[in-house]
Amino acid sequence: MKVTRYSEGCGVLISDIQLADLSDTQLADLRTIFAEHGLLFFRDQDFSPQDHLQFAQRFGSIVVNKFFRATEEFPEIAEVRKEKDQHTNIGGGWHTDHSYDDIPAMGSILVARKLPETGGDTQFANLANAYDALSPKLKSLIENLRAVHSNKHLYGENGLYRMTDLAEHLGGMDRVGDATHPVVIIHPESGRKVLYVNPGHTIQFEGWDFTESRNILDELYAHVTQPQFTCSFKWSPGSVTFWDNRCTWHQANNDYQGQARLMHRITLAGSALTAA
Ligand SMILES: O=C(O)CCC(=O)C(=O)O
Ligand SMILES: [Fe+2]
Repeated sequence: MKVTRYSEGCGVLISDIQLADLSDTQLADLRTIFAEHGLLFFRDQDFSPQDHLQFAQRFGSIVVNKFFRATEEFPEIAEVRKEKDQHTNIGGGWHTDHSYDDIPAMGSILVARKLPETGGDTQFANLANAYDALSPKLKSLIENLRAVHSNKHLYGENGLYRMTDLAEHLGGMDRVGDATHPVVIIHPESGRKVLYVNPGHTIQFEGWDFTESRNILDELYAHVTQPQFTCSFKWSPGSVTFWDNRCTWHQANNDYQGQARLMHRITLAGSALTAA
């Protein structure tokens, strides 16, 4: 197994490995690399939906997304689908998966199934590095805060996605809800401090005035999206990405109108988050 940096501060590319055929030693190595980097890219994988499921089950336990359609074959595999004539995509803005749950998802394993000829990259951000580089003033301001995370504004009645042509592909309007989490968490495996707010799901700091909290959140978001903390992954057939939702953000570029794209996602369950 070979590990190379994907960009200056975000992601590693793992080569000389087939996820469908991992030895126990390779799996243990992968766990260590995942804990350290939180964002793994793989190419040229021979990885059927069955292989995807088996790898996920070996790595952790699966949680099913409440809103996306699943594949017919496997209820554990969510389809991240955009049809040729559809305009809105899933995950088109910066977010981390399931932060609206009391116990948010640990990780997500995304597999390319049908790719557009051009575009459709996924961008990622490293929230542990971004936290480290915050000014001491911002660090102390957010130190003991908690934030409210929700999905109502996206998937609920009159939610953003319900107003788009994505609506017919989504279920679970009645499963919306929110949760609060510490703004700075300790990553359970790496022990690093991580900024745990995201533009997609974080509503505001708990107990704060909405506008005041918006101003600080916007400042934090502008910091995270700087090039030194982000990277863009160009998919090719056989590509797989595996990210840690506790220390990364991602967003899917929607720059391939008129072309279809289909990805398969399995989400892995996490544990309750601990304040730094
Ligand atoms: O389609 C993508 O590249 C990512 C979509 C997304 O947000 C997800 O699968 O969690
Ligand atoms: Fe996502």
